[in-house]
Amino acid sequence: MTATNIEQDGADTCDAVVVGAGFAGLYQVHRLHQAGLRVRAFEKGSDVGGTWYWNRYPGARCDIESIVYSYSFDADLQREWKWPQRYAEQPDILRYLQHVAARFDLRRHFSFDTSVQSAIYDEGARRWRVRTSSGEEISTRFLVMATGCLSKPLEPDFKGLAQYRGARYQTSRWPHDGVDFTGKRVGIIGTGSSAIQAAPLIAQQAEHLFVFQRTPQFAIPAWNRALTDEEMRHAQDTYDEIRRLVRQSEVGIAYASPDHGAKEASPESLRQQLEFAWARGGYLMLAAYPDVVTDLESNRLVSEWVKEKIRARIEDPALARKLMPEYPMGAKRLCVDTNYFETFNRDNVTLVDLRDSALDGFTERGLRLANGTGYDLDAVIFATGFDAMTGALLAVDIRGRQGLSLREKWRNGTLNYLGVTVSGFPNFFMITGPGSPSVLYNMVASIEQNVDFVSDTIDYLRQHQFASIEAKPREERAWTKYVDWVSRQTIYTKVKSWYTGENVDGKPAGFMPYAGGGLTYFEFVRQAVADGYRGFTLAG
Ligand code: NA7
Repeated sequence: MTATNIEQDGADTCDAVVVGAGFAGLYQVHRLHQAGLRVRAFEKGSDVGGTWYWNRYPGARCDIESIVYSYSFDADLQREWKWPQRYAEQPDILRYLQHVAARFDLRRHFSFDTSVQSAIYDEGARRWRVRTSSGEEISTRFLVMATGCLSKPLEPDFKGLAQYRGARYQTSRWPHDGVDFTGKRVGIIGTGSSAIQAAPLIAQQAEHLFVFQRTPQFAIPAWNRALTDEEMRHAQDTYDEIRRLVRQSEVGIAYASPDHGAKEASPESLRQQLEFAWARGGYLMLAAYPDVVTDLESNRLVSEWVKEKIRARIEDPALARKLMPEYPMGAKRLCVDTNYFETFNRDNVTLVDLRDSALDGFTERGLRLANGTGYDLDAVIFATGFDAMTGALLAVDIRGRQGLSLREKWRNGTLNYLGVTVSGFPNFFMITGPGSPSVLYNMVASIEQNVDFVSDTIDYLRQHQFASIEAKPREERAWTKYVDWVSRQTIYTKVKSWYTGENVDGKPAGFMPYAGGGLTYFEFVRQAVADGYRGFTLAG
């Protein structure tokens, strides 16, 4: 089928289709439009925001400081925008993304309330044929999936749920006009980042909150607070330096770790450094030493120290024991909290430890455990997580050469090259896909790097009149093997988590992000480009 045929059979033609209107989709559309491409973009939500459009539960906020959890691509944008708090709340992040969309006039490229259902590669035409939920068909040369790493929620699948008569909520699909829990007996299932952010605020409102915990989690205080005008002005004036520090860091935050490991430190200097990291708070704890995620002994030293701090936050020692994590800190995504552990000191909060008795299912009035204990609940909140990294990609029926689907290609694991491309899928790009640092790095900085790579690559193809780019199978296998090997040198593979896909029944297990550090990854990408797109086939 030729491009002309496609036009004749009614499909709209464009140069690039971008899926998603979060941080990634907005910047990608901006870059491609600026380069003169005709772009069509699709978003399931009714407006821009991506994960920040959907995740509106009480307490939702970023876990990387806002000064750096923001775009760096436009000097005026970063000089003018004011973040009200150290860690912005969801409404402020959404307001920021709405501002970006308006400032760069991006909404006109998007069809909202529209999901992409399938994308089929036509080898003869060398174009992707994209079909949407509104029945539209688009023929495009390039396809960019900017669908996010944590955007496909796991649907609650509990025995007897249909008979439950109370209200149900999901943190990742929160009602836009909020929920009033005053006077209600509320249950929250899960103790990941979402529940850890939401529980302290819901506890202040509800008559009683029951927290159903399957795995205790590490959480580090955010020490969140308002940013003063002076702090914000200073950041605006020194953004170049801040971004430089971010780019020099393996995790994408403006902070330099000591040059030695935790286990090499004397007890006194270890204590001082950990007190310092604790006082800064949040995700930084994982960067307190460069080997916290790579050396089990160093990790143990830091984990034990953090556990002491957690213990001190909980009044009842028996309760503290139940809330104590039992895995290396950071192996499951480190949570950043405000009053999470203190919440259990309240009279109206009960921890239900599902390790004592598993959740059996729902009754008409609430929840029941395997040991027969029942909990009558007016409302249940599912904070049970996502089909991370691949869920949103595989929600679209993507088929490359010879009709091979991405789902089939990834049956035994996420084969990819540099986390951005897949062999057999020409001119197909993923922003923060499996195999890229993504969730182990500052997401916004990670997104910007991937979008810049994709945009520069498309420019290169056009300038040199190549029709398509595609990863070579051999390089793809080598990269995927290397990503797996790197993950085995870390603590991340010591526990089941959404990083490994093991939080989803039937999903192939395998650590998905690249754990070798952002700096190292960017250098791999830079070298591949400098070597004339080493590892890729560029077709004329
Ligand atoms: P997470 O981090 O995947 O947390 C999900 C939580 O739900 C976790 O505590 C799970 O326990 C628990 N869970 C999942 N299924 C069940 C069932 N069936 N029964 C009991 N408990 C269950 O998702 P979040 O939304 O909190 O955070 C995701 C990321 O978003 C986060 O890391 C930030 O980066 C932002 P488990 O640990 O599997 O035993």
